[in-house]
Amino acid sequence: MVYKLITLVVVALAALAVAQLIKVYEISSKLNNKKQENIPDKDNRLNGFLMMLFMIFYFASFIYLVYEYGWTGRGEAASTQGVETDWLLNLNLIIISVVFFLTNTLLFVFTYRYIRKPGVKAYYYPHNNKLELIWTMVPALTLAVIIILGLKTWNEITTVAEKKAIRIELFSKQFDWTARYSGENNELGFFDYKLTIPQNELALMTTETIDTAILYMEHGNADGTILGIKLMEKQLNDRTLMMLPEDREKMEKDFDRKSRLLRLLYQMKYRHDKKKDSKAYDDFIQKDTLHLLVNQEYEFNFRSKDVIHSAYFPHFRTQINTVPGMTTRMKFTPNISTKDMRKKMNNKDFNYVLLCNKICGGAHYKMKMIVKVDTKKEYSAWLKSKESFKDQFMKKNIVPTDTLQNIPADTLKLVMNQ
Ligand SMILES: [Cu+2]
Repeated sequence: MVYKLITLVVVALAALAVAQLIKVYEISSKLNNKKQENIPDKDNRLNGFLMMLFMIFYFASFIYLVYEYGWTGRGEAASTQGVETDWLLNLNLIIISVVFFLTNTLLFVFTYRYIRKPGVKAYYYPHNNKLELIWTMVPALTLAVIIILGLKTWNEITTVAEKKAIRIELFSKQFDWTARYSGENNELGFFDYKLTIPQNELALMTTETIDTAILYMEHGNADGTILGIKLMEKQLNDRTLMMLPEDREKMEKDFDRKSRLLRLLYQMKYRHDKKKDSKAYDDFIQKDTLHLLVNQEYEFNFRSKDVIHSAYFPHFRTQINTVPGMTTRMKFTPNISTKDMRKKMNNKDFNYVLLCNKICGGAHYKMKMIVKVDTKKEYSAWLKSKESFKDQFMKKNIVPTDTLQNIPADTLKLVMNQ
């Protein structure tokens, strides 16, 4: 802190000193009867020379960086779409490099070549239609090529994948990723945010999850962290109960919100088509590590629970925003297994990753999921260890015992389902 303050003071004082020196120089020039615009030829030549020196240093550092960190610094692409994206990025880099060297050479060489010389007057050349046309059309055409090629690739990556592609949903929230695989039928089950409860984090929609959500809304949970509206209603109407005005106001608000949600949940229950349940039953949920099968096409559907995140797979060269309230989509085919990549890189600890590439809050920096590209054998071994959403939910779906007596028997039967 003290160091920072001292540095700031030193910088401020230095700026002040420079300003004073300039003032002294100006006054002394006035005394010597020198005009500001009369710059000696010696100074002009020195500045021209320094410009050339700067250009050489500038180009040399560019070439050094490319030499030191590789042409792009990205390493090998590990998906078929990534190879195409790299081709596009390389094309862009070539165009940019050519323009970079050309324009900067012109800029610095001209300032060196055309320094002011005594007795030489600048050539007056105000306009040339042909030149105007060239430097309008060439960039416009180049940009058109880049944009058309980019759009083509973008559309290929974001359109619906073919039937044989495996569907996975990636659910983002502050600050982690959860994957939901579409299971045997390769169809992702429906979801609705109103069904979010601790046992159903992804808010999947089935007959059981709707019933449980209603139960929670009405009766709360066992440890009292979720307060049911039945109990709230009782407390709000109890005149003998002492409650602070602000607590009462808070509870009334919560009661209103929950009643509204409950009404919507009942609507959902009556409209729900049981046939849709099977889509969600066989889905299965995976945290921490995303397992993919090598040379298999994948379609990823992205959701966000809270704020905008960005799903970034650097090695597969894909990135897309995850937006609350909508589903975004993207696909790719990983074509190098983790095993092979480790061999190639000579690094036995290497792992592909999925990162969040949008500053989404305090712990954004650790919002990451390991991606493992498996061989067929590894993949089927892992698949065997997975439990379907139905089995998992039924196991976790324990009705809070201390609220049992408040729950009507028919509702209880629906939820327990055993
Ligand atoms: Cu994030």
